[in-house]
Amino acid sequence: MGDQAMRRILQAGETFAAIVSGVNLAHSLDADAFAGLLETFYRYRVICLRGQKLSPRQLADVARRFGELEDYHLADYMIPDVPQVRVLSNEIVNGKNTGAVNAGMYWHSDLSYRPQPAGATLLYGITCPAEGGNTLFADMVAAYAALPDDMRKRITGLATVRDRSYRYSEFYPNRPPLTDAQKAAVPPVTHPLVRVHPVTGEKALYVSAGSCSHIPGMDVAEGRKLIAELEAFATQPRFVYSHTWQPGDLVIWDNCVTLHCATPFDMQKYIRKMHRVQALGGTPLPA
Ligand SMILES: O=C(O)CCC(=O)C(=O)O
Ligand SMILES: [Fe+2]
Repeated sequence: MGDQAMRRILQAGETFAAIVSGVNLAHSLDADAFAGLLETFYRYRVICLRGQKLSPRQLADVARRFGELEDYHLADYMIPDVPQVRVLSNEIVNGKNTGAVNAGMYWHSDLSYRPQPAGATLLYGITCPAEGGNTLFADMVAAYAALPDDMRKRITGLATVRDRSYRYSEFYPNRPPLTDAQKAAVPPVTHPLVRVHPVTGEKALYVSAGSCSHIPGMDVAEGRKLIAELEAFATQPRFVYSHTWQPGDLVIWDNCVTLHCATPFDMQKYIRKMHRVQALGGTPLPA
């Protein structure tokens, strides 16, 4: 229990998020130590473990303890021997991009357009800009709890349709458009607008304007207005933690109960290079 005894937890956001120190993931955690880390993860929803030194394979091994891994469906910028690990980077080598650029610069929850979205995502900072390039996180449990009663009633039992292609070319103008085969591989899915966390039982908003095309049974424009209103509510500063990256940070977030959004930085001046893995969660449970 050496790691356990050493562990220090510092809450980083107003309602959630924590910086955890004293854990070295390069040494595989035993069952008790991992259970302790998992408890901290569920409690804070976003955790950052500083000062990690992880090869892509070690990163995938840690991720596998959070859920099942799969190869990334767009299959670009994967680590050749570890196809579950994807590179995010603006570094150009021999005139070629070495990683995905501008990924996730809108509020979203990973793989929410899939029947079985991501549970945990692990993002590992290798090279981090001296300024900018923060990742924002929104606490969807706190946001749900703070909703006015009439709004909570209004959204009870509602769902949203998630469509990978809905605003893809708007968010990724520099990428080739999704092909018909890619679209067919991820057809739209319907998920509850309020979900219950499978482990903690907490209720959370599960919605974002960039991922939800409409609300079934509601006029499309009216549904989009409600979706935008809920996102704006949930991403108010009081529910948001902004993570400033240091090399060696491993940030792990719970996609069931948080949204996140990458922010810009000066790409001419700085390199930002990260490795990421996502572990699948279950089918979202309606509240
Ligand atoms: O690069 C970031 O800050 C976050 C990108 C993102 O959305 C992700 O890795 O899931
Ligand atoms: Fe993301």
